[in-house]
Amino acid sequence: MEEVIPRELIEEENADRIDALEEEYEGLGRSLSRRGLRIDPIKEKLKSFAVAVPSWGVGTGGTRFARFPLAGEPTSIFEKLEDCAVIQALGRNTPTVSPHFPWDKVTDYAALTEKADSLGLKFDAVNSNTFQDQPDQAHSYKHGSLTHADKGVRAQAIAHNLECIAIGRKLGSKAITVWIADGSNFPGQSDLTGALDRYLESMAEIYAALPADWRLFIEHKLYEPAFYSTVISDWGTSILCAQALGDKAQCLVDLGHHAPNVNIEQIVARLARFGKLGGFHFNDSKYGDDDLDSGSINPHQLFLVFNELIEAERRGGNFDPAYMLDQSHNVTDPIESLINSAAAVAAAQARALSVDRAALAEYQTKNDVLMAFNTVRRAYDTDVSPILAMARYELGGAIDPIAAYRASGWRARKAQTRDAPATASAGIV
Ligand code: RM4
Ligand code: MN
Ligand code: MN
Repeated sequence: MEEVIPRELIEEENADRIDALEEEYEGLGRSLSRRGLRIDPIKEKLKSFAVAVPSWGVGTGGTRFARFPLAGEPTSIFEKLEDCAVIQALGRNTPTVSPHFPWDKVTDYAALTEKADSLGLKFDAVNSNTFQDQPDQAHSYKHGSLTHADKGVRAQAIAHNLECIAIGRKLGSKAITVWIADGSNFPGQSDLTGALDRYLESMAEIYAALPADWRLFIEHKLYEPAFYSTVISDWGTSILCAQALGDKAQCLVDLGHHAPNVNIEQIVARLARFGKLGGFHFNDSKYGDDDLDSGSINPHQLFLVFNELIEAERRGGNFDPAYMLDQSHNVTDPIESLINSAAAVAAAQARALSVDRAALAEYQTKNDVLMAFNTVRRAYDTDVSPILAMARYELGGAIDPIAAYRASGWRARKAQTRDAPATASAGIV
């Protein structure tokens, strides 16, 4: 195994912090037990919780206006994997990487798998890209891809998705996420129904190429880059398409892809109820964006999403969501943001696990509104950080992963050896 962060460094860092952590963990354990909850099962559940890192998230992102590269950031998928390994070494809840093609295209996938193996990483869902033109392409996606009026363009977009599945098979992926930018900027520009018909026809071909144990995730997005209409704009369109395609098609919820103030946790509950909750792209947003760090703006929403996930899991059925991050880091070191974000997602789960479900069910049945609310809010108010830190520590990670990362000097070292990143270009958002 390639050791990206020396074991001794993590141990040294932890040695200074373990006594305080044990005290805090015990204190929290006592407080939870007074509420009838046991801390250890929550910690054990967290130890098996994982969220995938997006390969595109470890490079610095940008806006339509500019990108400010970071010295030492990765410029190839091999380097990106190393940064993902750093995140995993310290945080211990991100053992997989979700790749994006053609951004992560290489000539030798055996070498790529070997690199991932040597770093202790596996690949998660593959993502296709028909929202940008590529140099060697016959057709342009300017006016759409899977829904384009021209059959030739659609065929090219379908072929790209089939290629992504073929690459994913080599990498050990079990799902493909399809997000398309197709839509229109002017009323009248697009035949709203015709575009959806063409989408279903194209997706049926992609669906037909799925290996038996694969899933197809349909990712909706309210708007951007199309600003008048987007073909797959919402969860309603998404679930209708997933139902039309078949059992292996499910919906992917990117938290930043909804109208402001939409009740995302209710959307999650609906999708789960119909066996169509495929997975998540976690991020946060304040306005219409989809790229801020998970839990940085609205941790309460993230908690309420996990509250519904726990309810859905208890109900059973077709429930196996894929958890992935999808963020863009413009002003922070992406490794630090991704460590923090994976922890924020895990914290939301830990809080949701500390809801007293029996009490909640009773208050709901008796219409005791205030106590039902207080039961949920009490869990949200719990500082679960000792549970997260203890889970990380027991898995071999760092009690304080950001401090350990800074102590490692990783980025400064990489700035000496890695190629300089591109400067002028605008970043992908
Ligand atoms: C989109 C969407 C997709 C991601 C691209 C880069 O907004 O979130 O998941 O692949 O951005
Ligand atoms: Mn996304
Ligand atoms: Mn997005």
